[in-house]
Amino acid sequence: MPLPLAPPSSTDPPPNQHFNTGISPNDHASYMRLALSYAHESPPLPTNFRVGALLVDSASNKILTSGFTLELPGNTHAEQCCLSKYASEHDIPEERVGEVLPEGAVIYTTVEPCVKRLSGNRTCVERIVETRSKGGGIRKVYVGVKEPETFVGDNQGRKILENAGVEVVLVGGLEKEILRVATAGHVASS
Ligand code: HJL
Ligand code: ZN
Repeated sequence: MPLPLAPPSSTDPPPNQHFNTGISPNDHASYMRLALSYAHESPPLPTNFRVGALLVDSASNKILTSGFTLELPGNTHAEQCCLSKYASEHDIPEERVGEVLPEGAVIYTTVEPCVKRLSGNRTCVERIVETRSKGGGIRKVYVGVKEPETFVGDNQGRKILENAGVEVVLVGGLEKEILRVATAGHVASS
């Protein structure tokens, strides 16, 4: 299957599940670029960032799900959408998604997972850590940029993830584009 550099248009089927993109297993920049293409699908708003994410099985080099900010109904984050969609596919609640994730499960996200939300909703760091409650779960998170301080100040989630055994890897090179897309709906400060 050719590499889908852009997410499918709205007339296409929903983003493929369990597809092999042709991206080499260690080509993290290409996975991040693909995650960024999903961020473009998110509506530009002043109240959050437009983030794209992928849940990937690093062992089989397959994409399990994709997600972007506000993809699912409600105030949903990109990483949350990935986990929630994968859980739905397995007919279990998102809280139990860790039980059905393959051993090599990793997340690519254009902006680092949130550790505080202005809405008070459960954070993506909590959701990721929860996948590890029975062993296994998400082992690695590849991050395109640190979260800008716009909404909640300095994001200290990395330590929480690492303490839970989740490696956090910064994938450089796309920062400018990721931030441009993430903040497209924000009012420009002069
Ligand atoms: C990440 C997302 C997303 C954010 N971060 N990693 N993925 N929207 O999909 C983080 C930002 C929160 C604000 C507002 N954004 O989203 O800190 O309304 O969006 O709960 O704190 O909180 P709500
Ligand atoms: Zn989040």
